[in-house]
Amino acid sequence: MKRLLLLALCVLFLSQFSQAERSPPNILFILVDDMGWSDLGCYGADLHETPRIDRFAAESVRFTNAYAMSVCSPTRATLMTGKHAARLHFTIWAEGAEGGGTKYRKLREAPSIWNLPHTETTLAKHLRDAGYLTALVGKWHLGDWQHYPESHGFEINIGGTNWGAPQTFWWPYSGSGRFGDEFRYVPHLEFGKPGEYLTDRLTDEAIKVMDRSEKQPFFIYLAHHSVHTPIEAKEADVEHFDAKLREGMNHRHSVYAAMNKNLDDNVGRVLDHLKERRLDENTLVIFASDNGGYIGVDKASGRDNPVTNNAPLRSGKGSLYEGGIRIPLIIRWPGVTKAGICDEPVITMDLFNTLLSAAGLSAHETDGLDLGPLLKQPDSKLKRDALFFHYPHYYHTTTPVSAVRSREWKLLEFFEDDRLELYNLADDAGEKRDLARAMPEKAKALREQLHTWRSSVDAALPAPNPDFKPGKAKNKP
Ligand SMILES: [Ca+2]
Repeated sequence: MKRLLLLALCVLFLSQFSQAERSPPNILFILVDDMGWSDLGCYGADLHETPRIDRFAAESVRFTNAYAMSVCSPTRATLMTGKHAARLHFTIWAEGAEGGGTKYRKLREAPSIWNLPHTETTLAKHLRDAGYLTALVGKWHLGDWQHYPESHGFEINIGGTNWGAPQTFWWPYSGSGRFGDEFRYVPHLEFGKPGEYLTDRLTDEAIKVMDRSEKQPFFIYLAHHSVHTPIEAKEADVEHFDAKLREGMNHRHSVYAAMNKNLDDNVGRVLDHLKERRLDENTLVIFASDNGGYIGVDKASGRDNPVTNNAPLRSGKGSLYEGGIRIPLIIRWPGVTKAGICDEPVITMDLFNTLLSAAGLSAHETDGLDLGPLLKQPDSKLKRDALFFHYPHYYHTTTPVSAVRSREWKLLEFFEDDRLELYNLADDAGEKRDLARAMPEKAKALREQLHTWRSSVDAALPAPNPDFKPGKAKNKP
């Protein structure tokens, strides 16, 4: 008995020792664009098929209450800096940052930057300085050429520009003016061939970077353009989903479903490569989306129904209802993560300190926390009372708005008329029953909490639009 006890103690000691002596993990951060919370099989999709990501999720911590900003660039800025988009004054994507007001809008939008300042020390800079090979493969969308990934700590940049979407997902990925007659292209993807699809190619490029890193740990930020517009997919996959489509399904867009399937194939391919190279045991893999699913129509798809549906959540990209900000988030770090479901509310800037900590670096004073405790014990809690959101802009799903989520309570404050909406997410995740009138004290307390936070980060606010013509208001959610 004593011998057994001694043996057990030795095993425990050795496992602790090997943990402490582990070399810093490789980091593969797969960020997808505009994927909705319920677009994956493991999050409840019906038409879509994502078996590889679902299997990966089963080996990982899968977050059910993970949040991002409601549009692209602000979320990407939070990932790189750990700071809230409102604190950075980076609250809209580049192309939208110069929007201002029109006579049909009651408010002038708040000013927003669109170049990530070089005064920020990005996650990539920290990791590069710690000895990582750092690579951005795919979408950047954090500024003009002087603010490209190379200037923010990435040694390799394949595809990153100031543009938020490619002209097309088909090689040569450049086109003839879909985005306001602008000629867009995806750099460093020369020597492709007709029929080549962007998500396949970006996966190939990420694999090449992995193979190049040899003994150096890598940080690969594989930021796929998929499943953002233009909604384009392989014909055979589209036919498969056309045949599968049934009345009553939440998801009804076969081309989008096909795009998700291709993405799933590619996530599987990159995970297979990690395993083949025997890198999987020491690679922390994150899969996340940058905002909620897009619920507009995309003409490039040739279909006239909305791209996706974030049901059971309300609304989509742009909005601060749950469908606009709640995202899929899955993290696997063999030897550290305990596979399971985590219901604790988390937000994209948490990943900054989480990854610094994983690399053995000290945490920084930011707007995010280290999710390490949740990775080890998915049912544990963070010491945080509330998450905040600020989108002082228009989109087809919203007017300018701020929001706070404090445990099960969610308050939205709309700037056009100072209207408050209050929801209890515990029994109303779809935000159908506004309790603001029924519970004025609760609404008031949350509004005060929201205002205190906005002041603390010096959030930029929208202003009255002197050119506004009443009766022509657009952008009603
Ligand atoms: Ca996006």
